[in-house]
Amino acid sequence: MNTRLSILAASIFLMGATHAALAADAPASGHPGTADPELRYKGAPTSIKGEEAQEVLTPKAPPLTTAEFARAKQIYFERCAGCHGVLRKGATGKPLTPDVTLPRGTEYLKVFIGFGSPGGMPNWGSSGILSDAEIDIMARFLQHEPPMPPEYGLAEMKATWKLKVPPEKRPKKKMNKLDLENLFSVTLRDDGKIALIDGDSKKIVSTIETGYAVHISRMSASGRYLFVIGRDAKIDLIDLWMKEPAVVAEIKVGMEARSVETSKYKGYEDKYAVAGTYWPPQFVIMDGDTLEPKKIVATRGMTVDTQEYHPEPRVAAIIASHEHPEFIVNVKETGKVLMANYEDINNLKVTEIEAARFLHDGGWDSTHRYFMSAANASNKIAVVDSKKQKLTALVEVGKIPHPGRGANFVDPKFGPVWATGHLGDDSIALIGTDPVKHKANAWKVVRTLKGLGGGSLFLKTHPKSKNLWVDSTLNPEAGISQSVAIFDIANLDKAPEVVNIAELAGLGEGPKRVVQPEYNKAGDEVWFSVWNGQTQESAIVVMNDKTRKLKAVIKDKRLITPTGKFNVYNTQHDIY
Ligand code: DHE
Repeated sequence: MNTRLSILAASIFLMGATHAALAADAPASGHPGTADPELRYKGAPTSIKGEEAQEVLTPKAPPLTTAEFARAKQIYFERCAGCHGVLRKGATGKPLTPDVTLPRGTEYLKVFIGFGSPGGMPNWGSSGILSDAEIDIMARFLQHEPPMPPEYGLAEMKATWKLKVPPEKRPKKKMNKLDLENLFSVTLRDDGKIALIDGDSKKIVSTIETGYAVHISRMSASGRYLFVIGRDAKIDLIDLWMKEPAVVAEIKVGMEARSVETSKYKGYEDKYAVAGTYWPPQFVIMDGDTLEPKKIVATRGMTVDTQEYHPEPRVAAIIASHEHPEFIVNVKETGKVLMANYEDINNLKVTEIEAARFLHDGGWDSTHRYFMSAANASNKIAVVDSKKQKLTALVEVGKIPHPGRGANFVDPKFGPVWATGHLGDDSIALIGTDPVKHKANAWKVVRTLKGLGGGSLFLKTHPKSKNLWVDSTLNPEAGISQSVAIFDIANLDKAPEVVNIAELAGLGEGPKRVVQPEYNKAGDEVWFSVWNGQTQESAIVVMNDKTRKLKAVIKDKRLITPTGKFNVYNTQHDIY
């Protein structure tokens, strides 16, 4: 990882750790509404470099020197863009464009930046993260037109595209003895790597350099290739058949990204790969075998509700249809789901489905026909029928749903359901997903469970399991953010068992949080990351799903800030 990025990555955790330390004994004015975990989650930095963004002076705004402008841009992209958007149009955070900021003026903005707000704006001043001078610069900077980062087209993508091992030079058969179906790809978030861990021995097979602030892994339909994407929009294509699994192609598809997928429709398996970017707002269809960029599609356009133009609609989750040769692309700020048909990418057909604003993550229902997608800041789940290519329902749920891919199981009373936890409250919503045999329950919340507290990011079950495991990663209370709730699917009226996973890891100090359950292929183990500071020891805790007792703890100095874990077989077959 290059120095700048590791400084940046270190500053994320430094910021977090400092913030955690400060927050722990923060003065009374300590941030009223955003705990450190949430600050680090929602405010993760963009990888846009300040110097790349073009400055626009606004005559009515208070003057800034060139050096002050440069500093303000760096602070904004590193700390604010994640919530307010690169162009400050607003996202989970409010719009900060001059029509809003100029009337409020410098003094008001200084107080707001310094002390935050109960609505979730962190207290950048009283938490000690920004100095008074930096806050003054930011308050003046926000009254100017937002600097525009550069666009990123085919030339820029091709300039970063590396075909390290052409397909014809790759092995014709698996050259290692790995049990690939029970291999895990583990995000080492702030180390810019993934770890490949053997599910049986629990040993790290290898770590592989990927993009900065690596985010998620997805599997090819064949189960041979791993697609890993970093927040810096770098994609690594990893061939798991090589003697030592290795990167065979890489490309940077923009300046900020979160999602990657391959084509899964019969006859088109892995023919194409697709990645969506936060900046620029677009997605790109690539050759599935080589990552050669083929077709870039901009997502700028009108919002679903007020039909006003949005200059920065970011691409969130992408899922590959099994019903049509299509990628299903969530566009966050416009609230539209785009079904891009890849049969003829030079005459690309896109079905634009009106859902709800702030689409984020999501996953399939148990039949892999309906895409259940969180429109998180709208407190809704959009149900998209991949067969009829239409919106089936918008389901009102709790505050800020965050399902990851969600969890599918059969509720003893209501039949097949898909579940989501929430960032904004402690509820877990179970939505009926069987419009044939349980018509009355379909596409509505049939049951609400009570989790440990707000701040849940992920939950999971497995077809062979009787349990639903739910994390509360971003809960401000350490005891809760280090524990998970385990519900008995056969008896959902019973309160969940609570297990402090972090305690089982036996780690030292640090802002440890437990994140994301992931099953092994057999469905009898549940893996959790105990996500600590970058310079502290983290671990992976493996629980026995049947007994709900500790089975193993994976510790290794290479396990730096482990977060997402992706079992090859379960990811390839969308089992959750
Ligand atoms: Fe993620 C999935 C966006 C912060 C861990 N994350 C996703 C997806 C999106 C997204 C759009 C769905 C991808 C898909 O299915 O195609 N994540 C974002 C953000 O915008 C956000 C809030 C802040 C940011 O700037 O990145 C964010 N995410 C985080 C984290 O801080 C997490 C907890 C730790 C980390 O590694 O960064 C995190 N996100 C994950 C994981 C998944 C994910 C583990 C995949 C879940 C799955 O089961 O597939």
